[in-house]
This record gives sequence, structure tokens and C-alpha cells, in this order.
Amino acid sequence: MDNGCIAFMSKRALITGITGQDGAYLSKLLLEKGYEVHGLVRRSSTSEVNGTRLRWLGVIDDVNLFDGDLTDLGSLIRIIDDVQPQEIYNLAAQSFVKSSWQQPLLTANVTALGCLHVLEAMRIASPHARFYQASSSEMFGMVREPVQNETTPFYPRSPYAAAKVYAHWMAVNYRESFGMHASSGILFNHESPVRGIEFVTRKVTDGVARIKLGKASELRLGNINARRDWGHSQDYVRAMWLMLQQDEPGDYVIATERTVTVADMCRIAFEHAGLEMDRHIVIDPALFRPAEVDFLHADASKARAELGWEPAISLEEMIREMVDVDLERIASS
Ligand code: NDP
Ligand code: GDR
Repeated sequence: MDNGCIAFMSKRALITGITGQDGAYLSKLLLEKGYEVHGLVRRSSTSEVNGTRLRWLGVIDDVNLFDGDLTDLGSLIRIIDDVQPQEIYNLAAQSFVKSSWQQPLLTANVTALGCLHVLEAMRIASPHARFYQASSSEMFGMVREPVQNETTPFYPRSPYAAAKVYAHWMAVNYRESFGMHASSGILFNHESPVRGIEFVTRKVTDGVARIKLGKASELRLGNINARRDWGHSQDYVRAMWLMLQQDEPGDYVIATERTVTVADMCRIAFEHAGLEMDRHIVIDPALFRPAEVDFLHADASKARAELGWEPAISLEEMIREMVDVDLERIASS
């Protein structure tokens, strides 16, 4: 094939975790950029649920899905060998922090060793592909520095965060040992209308919608004094893609740099629905975590300078969008 043909061929991307929030938004972005998008999907007895997010974003028919699992190295080797992707985005994980205390071994197998499986499969079947690892601000945990950037030491506070630290260092190690183009995005919290219902923003917007529609009267929450930096998944998947377009691989903090409490985030949702928050929130000690990440405050200046990345959607815009979508969803259910 001559170079002229190659120039017009679309790039191929493989996404693990394609059925998750970020997998769905990333698929949409890559399809808009003309990519061929392939995804790894684990088998479920209720397979119709698997594509909910891809369907909601209108891209389910445009992606190619392969059966596999992050804990099954053979499946990963076969898929990578078949697809020969130029870019591999490892987004699959047991991603709910609270569940990681109930299922620490599963979390380690999927979130930590799963990343190593993908790196190994790639080393065997497609060593020149570019690799993205979904690292997390949870790795900063009990923060060692008041503002966290790429050089801040990690102090993981949950089995999930410890698993992510392992995966992060394996990506760095494969980059340094084998010269692989492996990058890690240390992403702070990001949400959307297709965020899992167990995460606090979506739990709040869904709860607000139910209260507004008379289907519930209270919303039970845990530690509403925890502080987070929340952005929109749509903005954050753009940062993932930008990392893999750089000549050199690297690690990047991705965040809005604005930190607010869970209570502040709730207020935006309740006010948007015209409800008084104090009349509906019930603090439930059972929802507190064995160890909490109390405070995060990001410095994303490297991403701004090197990737030219900026978030476009504010916290207020995002929470209002999520409330509106949940109102519509619940009203029509
Ligand atoms: P989700 O929980 O929405 O999606 C996780 C995905 O992983 C799903 O597609 C899930 O499949 C898949 N998965 C889970 N276990 C396996 C397995 N054993 N084999 C194959 N696939 C599996 O996460 P997000 O989209 O929110 O996050 C994407 C990644 O980014 C995750 O790694 C997360 O830890 C990380 N991250 C997320 C942040 C956020 O704020 N959203 C911030 C920082 C990092 P299924 O649909 O079958 O459950
Ligand atoms: P987090 O997100 O643990 O930061 O991990 P989550 O939304 O679960 O919690 C954020 C904060 O809210 C507090 N909180 C509650 N959380 C939940 N889920 N439910 C509640 O009822 C509740 N009440 C208070 C929590 O204690 C916490 O402080 C997310 C995930 O997407 C990870 O995969 C990702 O790596 C990090 O963000 C960055």
C-alpha cells in the first residue's frame, strides 16, 4: 500500500470500558474525528443493558464490539491482534471507590492487573500502538501537597486508589522499559447525564428529579463536606485523545482547578429544580467511607500548556444538564 492510501485510511482505536461513561463519550469523539472505533465488552446475561450509554449518545451502531474481559489475557491478545489499533484507551475498571472495600481482590484484579494485561497484550500483538491509562486523582488520597500536579506524591486511601497507583506505575514502567508510547491521564472527577447512578453527582441529580416529580421526599447522603473538582466527561475525553496525539508520551493532570464541597454541588441541583435542599437531605452514617479523600485541589497547568486543553463546560452547566435529563427520564418512565 503506498503512503497516499495510508494518508486517507481512518485510524483504528480500541477502547476497553467502552460501555462506561467515558467509553461512550470517547467513542463519540473518535467517530466524529473519522476513527474506526472498536471496543471490548464483557459478557453479561442482560446484554441489552450493555449498550445503554452508547445508544443514548447515538453511536451504538457505529462501533465494533468484541467479547473479552480485562482479567482474560488471551482475549486481549486476540482482539488487539485482530484489530491492530493505532491507539488503545484502557478505561475499563472496577471504578466505584466505595465498592472497592467490599471487593478489594476483584478491584485489584481488574483495576490493577487488568492494566498490566492490556500492556502485555499490546507488547505481544501491537507494540507500536499508543496507549492511554485512566489514572485518577484518587491516587493523591490523603494529599501530600495542598495543590496536586504530576509530581505530587501519591497516598492512596482505598483499595481502588491503590490499584490505580499500581496501574499508573506499570504504564510508566512500560514506557521507560520498552519505549512504548504509554501516557497516563490523572483525571479528577468528571460526570455527565450517563454517569453511573451510584456516584454522588448522579445520585443527587436523580434524587432531585424524583423529589421534584413527587416520587421521593428525601435524599440520603454520606459525607457532604468532602471537596471535589468536578468537570464534564465530554471535555475530559478530549484530553485523553490529545495525549495520544503528542510526539512524546507523558502524564497529565486533567481538572477544572475549581474545588467545591458535595453540599455546594447539591445546592446547584436543588436550586435548578426550585427545591429547598435543607428540607430533603438526610445524612446517613452508613454512607460514610472507611477512609475518605477529604480534599483535592488540582493544578492542570501542564495540560493547558502542552496539550492546549481547557474545559468548556462549567459545573453549573453540567449539573443543570444532568437534572434536566433525569427529570425527562423519570417523567417518561
Ligand atoms: P465506568 O464505571 O462508567 O465504566 C467502567 C467500564 O469498565 C465499563 O465499561 C465496565 O463494563 C468496564 N469493566 C469493568 N470491569 C471489566 C472487566 N473485568 N473487563 C472488561 N471491562 C470491564 O467508569 P468511567 O467511564 O467513569 O471511568 C473510566 C475510567 O476512568 C475508569 O478506569 C475509572 O476508574 C477512571 N477514572 C474515572 C474518573 C471519573 O470521574 N469518571 C476519574 C478518574 C479516573 P460494564 O459496562 O460491563 O460494567
Ligand atoms: P469518588 O466519587 O469516590 O470521588 O470517585 P463519588 O461520586 O463516589 O464520591 C465523591 C464524594 O462524595 C461523597 N459522598 C457520596 N458519594 C457517593 N457515591 N454516594 C453518597 O451518597 C455520598 N455522600 C457523600 C464521597 O464520600 C466522596 O467524598 C470517582 C470515581 O469516578 C473514581 O473512579 C474516580 O477515579 C474518581 O472519581 C476521581
